[in-house]
Amino acid sequence: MPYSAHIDSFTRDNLPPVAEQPEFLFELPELKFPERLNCAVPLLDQHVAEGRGERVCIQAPGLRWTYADLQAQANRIANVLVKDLGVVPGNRVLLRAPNNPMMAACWFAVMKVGAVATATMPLLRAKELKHVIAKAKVSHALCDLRLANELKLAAAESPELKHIRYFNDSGADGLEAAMAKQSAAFDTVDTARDDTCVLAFTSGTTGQPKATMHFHRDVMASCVCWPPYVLRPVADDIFMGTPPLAFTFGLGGLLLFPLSVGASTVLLEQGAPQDLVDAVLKYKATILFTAPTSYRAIAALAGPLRGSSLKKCVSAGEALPAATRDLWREATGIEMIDGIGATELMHIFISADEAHARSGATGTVVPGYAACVMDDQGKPAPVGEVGNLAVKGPTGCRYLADERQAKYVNNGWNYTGDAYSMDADGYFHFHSRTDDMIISAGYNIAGPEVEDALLRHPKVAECGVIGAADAERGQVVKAIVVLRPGNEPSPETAKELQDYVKQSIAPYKYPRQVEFVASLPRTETGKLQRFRLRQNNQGEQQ
Ligand code: 3UK
Repeated sequence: MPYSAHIDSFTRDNLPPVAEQPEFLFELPELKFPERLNCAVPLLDQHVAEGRGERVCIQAPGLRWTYADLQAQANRIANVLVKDLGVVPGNRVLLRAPNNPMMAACWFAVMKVGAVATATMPLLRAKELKHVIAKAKVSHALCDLRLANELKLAAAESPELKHIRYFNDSGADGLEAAMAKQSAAFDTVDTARDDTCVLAFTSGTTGQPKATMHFHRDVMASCVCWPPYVLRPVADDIFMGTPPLAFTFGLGGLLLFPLSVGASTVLLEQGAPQDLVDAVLKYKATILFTAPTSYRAIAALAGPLRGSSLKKCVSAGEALPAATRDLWREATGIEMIDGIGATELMHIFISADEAHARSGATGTVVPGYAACVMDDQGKPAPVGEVGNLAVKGPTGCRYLADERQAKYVNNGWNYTGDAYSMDADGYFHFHSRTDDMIISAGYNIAGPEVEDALLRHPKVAECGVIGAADAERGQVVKAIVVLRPGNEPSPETAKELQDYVKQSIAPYKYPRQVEFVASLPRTETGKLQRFRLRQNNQGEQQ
């Protein structure tokens, strides 16, 4: 039996069969991890042990924690988990909070005790939380008091969830009161590099959410591939952004990556455009992480960011339209760093830094990973041809007891479900999600290309392009458009947009139908919910 620190073997018992797991690559020297590894050691304990304890680690409104502060908080919580709540290595601990310092301290506490962090999106309702608890067999939860209601409802119907502590709570039963009785010292559990430490639920748009399993070594792999080769952060960087810590995009960008280089992070509970601009200026942030739509919304307010502390802007979560890249560069002078990542792969695997960015391309494969566009037979597609994106590297898909494993992983490759092409320079170009490709009168049309064309029209704030059922053509291209303030929906505006698209891309791709709406349905991670656009056929058609 290989070494494991887990006493509760649930995650190990529910790994996908070896034959269904992807191939893992560990060629880079920095990926040769020791057999025993707890990611809290390199990310947190080591900074303190090596004399960096007094450096700033986390800031938030009214709060500033050094590395030593975060370690002391995490240690106290670890002691509460073990001594008061009986957590043993391998147990799943649900975490639920907006992005704030206590959420980060709880995450590290879970790592330190050798348990499995199961972070949940703040907006999840009781029904969804119940599914997470049942699927992951969650025994313990640490939750921000302000998000208690839905968890209480879920807990009432979840017999396996036995212990909950609320934080950011001044009451006698709160986590802080329990922490005050505990020591600020804790011996981090010596986990195996392949002990699961994160159960990340996918932000999938359809079907029951899947839980992806990540080991301590996966957490560290995400820190040694994309960040040093593409983002290249330094210890003086100040990270900031909007993705929730429950989303691996946010976990990496706002917690793991800054700590991996001894830098600091600013955790904000609110990510509205003006709040974010103000916060960048107030905290002198140097690196920003958010989704393409958020950059688009901030661009109009972003003037003050030109020449400010802000140097690097990372976009992920969905395709970055070239129109948005241009808009952001015009507003701030900053060339964005686009990157495609996935919950199944932990973080970004194709990207380009600001010097190598090319409009309309996501970038090249990140060192440590291999990527290939495959045809429908699973063979590499010729250069320039659209096919299915396949990836492998040090991280990869392991769904917890889920038959969809066989769909994501094939022949050792992770299939992300994206239609991509690769050009002669090795740049990967996103076309659409494979399920979202529009087929109209025999033509394959990628909605995002039509969206990019529409986004360049001055009257368009946001848009989504889908295939609408059509008796004659199978599907027709349909644009759902949010106009910028001051523009009224009208048949004339629809015509104007249609003509505009016809002039900028192949005319057969123009939207035969245009619908105006006040807002578009999005997930908490900034993704357009195209399936909802396809379902809703209300609104005024022009
Ligand atoms: C899409 C992109 C084009 C793509 C994520 C960075 O988004 C993340 O994870 P999810 O599991 O979704 C994965 C899917 O989202 N996507 C993400 N980024 C891009 N498409 N260009 C992009 N830059 O369909 C992918 O398959 O929610 C992103 C880091 C960690 C993540 N978990």
